[in-house]
Amino acid sequence: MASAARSASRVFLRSTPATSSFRPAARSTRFAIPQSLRASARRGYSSEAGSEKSSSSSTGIWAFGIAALGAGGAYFYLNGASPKGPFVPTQADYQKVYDAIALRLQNETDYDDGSYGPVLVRLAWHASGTYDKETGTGGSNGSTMRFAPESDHGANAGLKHARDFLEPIKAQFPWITYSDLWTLAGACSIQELGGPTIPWRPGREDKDVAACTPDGRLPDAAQGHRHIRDVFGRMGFDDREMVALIGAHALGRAHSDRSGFDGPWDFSPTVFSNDFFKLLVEEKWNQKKWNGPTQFTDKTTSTLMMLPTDIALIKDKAFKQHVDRYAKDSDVFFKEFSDVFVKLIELGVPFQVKPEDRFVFKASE
Ligand code: DDH
Repeated sequence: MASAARSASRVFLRSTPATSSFRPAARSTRFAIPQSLRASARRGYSSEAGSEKSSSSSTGIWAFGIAALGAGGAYFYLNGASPKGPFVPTQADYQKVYDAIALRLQNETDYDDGSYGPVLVRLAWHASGTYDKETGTGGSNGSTMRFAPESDHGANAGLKHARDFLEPIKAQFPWITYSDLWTLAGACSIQELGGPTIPWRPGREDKDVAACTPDGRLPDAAQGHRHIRDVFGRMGFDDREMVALIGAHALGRAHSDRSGFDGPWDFSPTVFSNDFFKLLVEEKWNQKKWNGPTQFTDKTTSTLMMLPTDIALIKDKAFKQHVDRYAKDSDVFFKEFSDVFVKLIELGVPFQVKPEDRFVFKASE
């Protein structure tokens, strides 16, 4: 069944006459889909969530925490402990964090195409995509992008917007680590933008500046298929997973003052969809004539863009078969994307919570 968000985007696209099956839209908050439409858009692919069993005890803990604050017990609360022992957040507590991020996404629409969602997804990916399976270094466990030099790595340009967006959430829930918060925000954004359910589990710990990863671990958009396989192979992904992950380029845009590239990949950059793959196979992509890095633009409207690494996905036969599969069947893409994004944000994390106990967050109404 098609998601309401994607139907909404199609209705929107159909309303604009054009010769291609993909139609342009002006860059503005017009890209944004009303929350009421997005809300009913989500589909779950994973089995039921981790348990809510402990939610009543969690309410008790929270009630106690608030009472303690009132009684001058702020020390215990702020330090994640109560006189009865350490504060142990439950699924219900993480759902509160999810809800706060979702609410902030709904309220802060005066940014880019109307949503911080895409840049939050990119933050979760860049925090995780530094993982090296040989040395076990990097990955989302540590949130070392808080510090220079990692925050200044060229690939991370612009991600300060995402980190700053999450600061009030961290202030509201001081017990959550940045590493858990950033990945939870990525999962939340994908769900809130009409994408698949992203089961999530806590357990990441923040590390200090000494754990910053060296520059060069994240992919360089100017390269081709060999580079993609080198970078994602280092993290432990196969061809199918690499293609699925890059399908996140259905969201957001490139910014000339960040990466040097410019423009969105599709006409609804605030809606998670398989349009990136559809456009890759259905459009003709010409090299853009401009005074900037090599990128490609669609023949029909010249308003969209593809990076050299995106075009590598249709030039390489093994990658292309997955592009075709995802272009044809968005349900397959949603399912495989969910699985591989969960794997991405868990690379190198020593979890206590078992995979079968991952939380499935309820998306906003
Ligand atoms: Fe990406 N990405 N990405 N990307 N990405 C950019 C933006 C966004 C590459 C390069 C760029 C993934 C893989 C790759 C998102 C998610 C993901 C930009 C533009 C460049 C350049 C940045 C800017 O100017 O602001 C390259 C190269 C690869 C590769 O793998 C070969 C993956 C795996 C994901 C993911 O989330 C799983 C998102 C979302 C954005 C839009 C950000 C925004 O601000 O909007």
